[in-house]
Amino acid sequence: MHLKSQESQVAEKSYIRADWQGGYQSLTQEFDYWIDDIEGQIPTELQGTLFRNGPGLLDINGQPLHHPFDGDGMISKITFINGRAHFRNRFVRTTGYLAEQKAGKILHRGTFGTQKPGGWLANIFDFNLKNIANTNVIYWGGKLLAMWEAAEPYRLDPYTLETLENEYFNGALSAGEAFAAHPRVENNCYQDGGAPCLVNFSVKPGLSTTITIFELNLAGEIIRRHAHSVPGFCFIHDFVITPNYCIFFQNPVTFNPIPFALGIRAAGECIKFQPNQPTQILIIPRFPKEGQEEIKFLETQSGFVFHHVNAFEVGEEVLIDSICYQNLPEVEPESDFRQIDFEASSPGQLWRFSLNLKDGTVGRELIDGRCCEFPTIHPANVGRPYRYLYIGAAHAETGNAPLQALLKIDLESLERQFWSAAPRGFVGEPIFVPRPGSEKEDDGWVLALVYDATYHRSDLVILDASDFSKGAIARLHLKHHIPYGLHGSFTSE
Ligand code: 3ON
Ligand code: FE
Repeated sequence: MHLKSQESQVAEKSYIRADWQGGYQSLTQEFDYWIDDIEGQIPTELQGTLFRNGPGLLDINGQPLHHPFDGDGMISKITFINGRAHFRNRFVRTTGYLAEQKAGKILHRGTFGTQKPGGWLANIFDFNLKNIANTNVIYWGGKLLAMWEAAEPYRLDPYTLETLENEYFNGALSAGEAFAAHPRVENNCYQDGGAPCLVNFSVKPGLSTTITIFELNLAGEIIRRHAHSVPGFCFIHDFVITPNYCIFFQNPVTFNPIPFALGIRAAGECIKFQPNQPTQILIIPRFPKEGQEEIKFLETQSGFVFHHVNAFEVGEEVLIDSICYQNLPEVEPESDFRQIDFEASSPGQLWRFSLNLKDGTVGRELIDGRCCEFPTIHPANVGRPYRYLYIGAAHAETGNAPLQALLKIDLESLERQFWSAAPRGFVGEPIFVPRPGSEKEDDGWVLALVYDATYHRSDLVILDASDFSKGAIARLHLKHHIPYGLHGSFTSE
């Protein structure tokens, strides 16, 4: 009887672990081909290039990395031309990648637990972090940039994906200076007469932390830059903008550098979540006026946010939609990320925070309790009121599990649309691409890579954003898998 109920519990799971693990194998090859194995039809109006970044290697010549976030950045690109699609992938030739591939072994400490072989003695007092350029890729100002939040971006050739050099924006960034991996593009910046503007930031953590904000024009030049000091340590991965503000969530964490310095733990393993401390919300004016306070600090409940969806201003209020975890599990030195117990940690859930700038109060409301990550919206609505979001989600409504589905939420009606690749498919970050000339906010497509364990390969899936119930309108079968990635972007140029 007892066994039976256990069995049916297992059967209820939407995936098996071995399938999920298949997406965490390294891809060592670099490809360049026209995709000829396609189900359905690529819309001919879909023209442009989807760029993706993520760890391509989960081991160095057989030596396993401790955490996927330590994997070398690999860029994939899928170009859509007249209903056809071309694939190419290349590793970012970072200094660290070149050195390690040449040596055939791990030469650098990773931020999330990968250590040089040889125990603590081999790692003690080594504060060098390898810039792995693995988190995001954007095309801006005529440049293709591979980004990682703790160092400068790498510039690549947008056609061949060849690595060119580090990007310093005409000397506005200095060597080794951080440039986050989560830029926000405002379509219509009032300060710039309605021109688009890219806003990004950097975090220099310490006992007090410096947050620098960068605004870039369409030519890719840094036109505004201002730095702010924030008390305490910050681990900030993402932010949101509105026409007037940059907003950061300072998650309640502490950092103990001693085990890192002694070579016992990696930097990321020295971060401890503080469940009894509030989250600080930092509101920084983008265009500071004389006499205006530099930063406004508000507070909300303890929680951990990696990613925000969007933010917008309504009178004296700012509304922010974010994926919030009840806590941040510690990265443990002796663990294997492929064996992670999903049920033991809390899922990311979608919340709406409302900040009252006048009286300083913060409200919050759960929009969706389903485990989700990697939101995307119509690019014209960044920092503006918006109605629709699309996000990777677990197949099951409750619990913590790998992303296997795509969820669309209508924030006005709270209606949902759902498309699932379970049991053997695992999805990555979706990207919304508007149909050229469209006016309706959800007139366009949602593109996502799906790892298909049945064939150990990945598919690029295209959904009609206005109607998920049609299923995939096209499914492009790649000739190989792409390890689970992080972020990417679409450019119609
Ligand atoms: O010592 C400090 C602490 C620290 C951790 C300073 C620091 C800046 C060097 C630092 C570095 C942080 C870095 C390099 C963070 C990089 C993060 C990264 C590559 C990815 C984050 C991904 C987040 C999420 C939520 C991924 C979700 C993935 C899935 C749902 C599965 O596919
Ligand atoms: Fe991210």
